[in-house]
Amino acid sequence: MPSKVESQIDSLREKLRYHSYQYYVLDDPDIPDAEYDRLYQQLLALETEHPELITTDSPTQRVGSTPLAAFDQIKHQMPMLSLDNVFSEEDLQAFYLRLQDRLAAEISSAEDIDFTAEPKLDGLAVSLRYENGELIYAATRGDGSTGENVTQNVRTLHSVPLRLLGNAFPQVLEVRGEVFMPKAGFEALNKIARANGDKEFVNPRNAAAGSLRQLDPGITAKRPLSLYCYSTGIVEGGTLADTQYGVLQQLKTFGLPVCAEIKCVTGVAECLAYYQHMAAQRDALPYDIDGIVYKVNKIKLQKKLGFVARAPRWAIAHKFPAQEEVSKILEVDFQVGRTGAITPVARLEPVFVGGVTVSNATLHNMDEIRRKDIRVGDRVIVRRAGDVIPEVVAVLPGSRTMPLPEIQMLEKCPVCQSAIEQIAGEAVARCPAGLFCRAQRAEAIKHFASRKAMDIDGLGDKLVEQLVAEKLIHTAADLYSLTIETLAALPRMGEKSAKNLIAALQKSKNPVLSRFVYALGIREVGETTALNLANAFASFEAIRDADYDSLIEVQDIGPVVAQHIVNYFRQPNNLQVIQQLFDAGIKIQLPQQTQQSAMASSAFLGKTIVITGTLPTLSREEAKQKLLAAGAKVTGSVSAKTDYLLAGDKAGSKLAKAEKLGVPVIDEAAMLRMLTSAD
Ligand code: 5U1
Repeated sequence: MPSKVESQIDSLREKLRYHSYQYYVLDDPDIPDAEYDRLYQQLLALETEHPELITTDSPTQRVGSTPLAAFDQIKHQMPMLSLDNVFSEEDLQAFYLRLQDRLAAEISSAEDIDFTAEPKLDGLAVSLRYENGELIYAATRGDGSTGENVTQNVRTLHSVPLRLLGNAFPQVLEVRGEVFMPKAGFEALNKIARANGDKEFVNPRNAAAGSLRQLDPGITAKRPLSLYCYSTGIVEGGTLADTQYGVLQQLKTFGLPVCAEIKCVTGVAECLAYYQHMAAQRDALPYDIDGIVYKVNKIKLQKKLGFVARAPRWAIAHKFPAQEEVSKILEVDFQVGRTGAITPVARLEPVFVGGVTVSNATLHNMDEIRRKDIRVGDRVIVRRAGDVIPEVVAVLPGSRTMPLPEIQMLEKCPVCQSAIEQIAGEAVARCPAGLFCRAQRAEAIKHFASRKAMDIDGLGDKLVEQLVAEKLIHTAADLYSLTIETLAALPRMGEKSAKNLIAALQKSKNPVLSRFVYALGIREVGETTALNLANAFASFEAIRDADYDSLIEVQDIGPVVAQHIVNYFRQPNNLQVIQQLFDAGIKIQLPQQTQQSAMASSAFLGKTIVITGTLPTLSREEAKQKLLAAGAKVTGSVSAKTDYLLAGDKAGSKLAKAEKLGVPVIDEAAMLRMLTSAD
């Protein structure tokens, strides 16, 4: 008869195992973390009081032992198999035909073979042995016959049960699976390594392998490792399901983690559909996979098929194109992006990676080059994942046989020769000549023309790209030299659109100061910053000539933005484009002018106005903006304090009320007249 304390301990352990399974295996916690911690602390307290009741399968005993001097060897009672690979549809088809051949006596040729289709995780294969539900040991695959005893390390993985759930498991159960590091954990681990100045792991697989083969389980415990089980080894004292899929479902019920993406498929076509589906998902999955494993689903057929050498005939790995390969850096060039970012690019010996031949890979920025210590002549690991730009991940360890010079950043933009700007604390160097630099022209002009900048109606992104590609414009100033004839000759551009665009360009020539400053596309100078600058300096010349000290005095402008502004106006090329804009007829309306002309002499200055009904040409919002600019207050309801009711069609109750109160009613034409006659 167990004592009260023993029962309490048993009950707490059972609860903790269950909740740990919900959390780490099913990813579906059903109690808050704080509640789990409370149960854990209760168990810990009881075990501290009664150390004689501590068992190795207790949830408190995951990280127990002291560091090992070396790993012991464990002989696998049943060998750990490897898989044959196929890399193409044809090879898969050939595999399928071989199966049909060998199974001719079991299934008719008209019958398609059932498989499980499983993601092939990029990690480290392990075998876990459970006896009477308790984890006895965990071993790496090693050479397939003998592996290393990594029990102390595997015990630290929260998704690995130290004791199986329920009691329906076989007496002896060996499960095989893959230990891996989820992508998010890998990123977090490398972030810490970067912060500590430690060496980073090249990829999640290396990180998983390095973490599992730590002699100090305390280190492994801090690494975000996971496990997915995919098959069994020795099974004694109990039976399992008669299909691969059924076995995996059973493992789940024992509390073992199994990948949720595993599916049953029939015939080659469904195998391929699954492969394509997972290939498309690959980058979005939370873990790295390097292919799909198809396994004949019926265990009876698996037994019939047997093995060749160390691989089963009933399974095959259909590999994705490798995402990492080795190449050599032949040269480093610098590219100017559409926003001026200068990116070092490695020119490589061509290499087939991620399904394409790659001869250029990004090196990101100079900080990355220094951190990875990359030099021209190095043999490097190149990665191309999905549609992401290929990148140089690391120098191949031990491959540099002679000293090589460091890569240096350029001083001048390779496209426009403007001095390259590198703000302290920012990793990316930039060419600040937005409107002048050929590489940035189209982006800069799109921004210049955009609604919140110069608001050039009819000048969309496509048209800007077309005008730049046809070399009809080189800078924003060239927009103002375009003619109706030139524009009308463009594909998909009629005479009417051309005329409208010329009119819109004409209309844009009198921007208010803040819009003009925003339109220049100075780095990190958005609408609000531009408005603050306009309010603080009141003239374009004053902004242009402002020094760093006066700029950081302006509301919301910090050191980085101030430096961007100073650098921008230091560039002769930028000043040249601005001059060209003025020469083209741009005339900035200064804040005082705008407000004074619109307000001081306005018939609406200080008046309260209500707008109602549908106006003939303006939207109510447009009318409101005009009235606000003229110094009016626009309110929603008519009262004795209302000075005017601006009424359009279908004015309704507000009109009736205004008439009743004797509030003067004006229409849109009268409002526009009053606005213009005041100037
Ligand atoms: N998903 C999965 N990965 N994987 C790897 N299944 C699977 N099966 C394997 C291996 C080495 O071997 C089987 C033959 C058990």
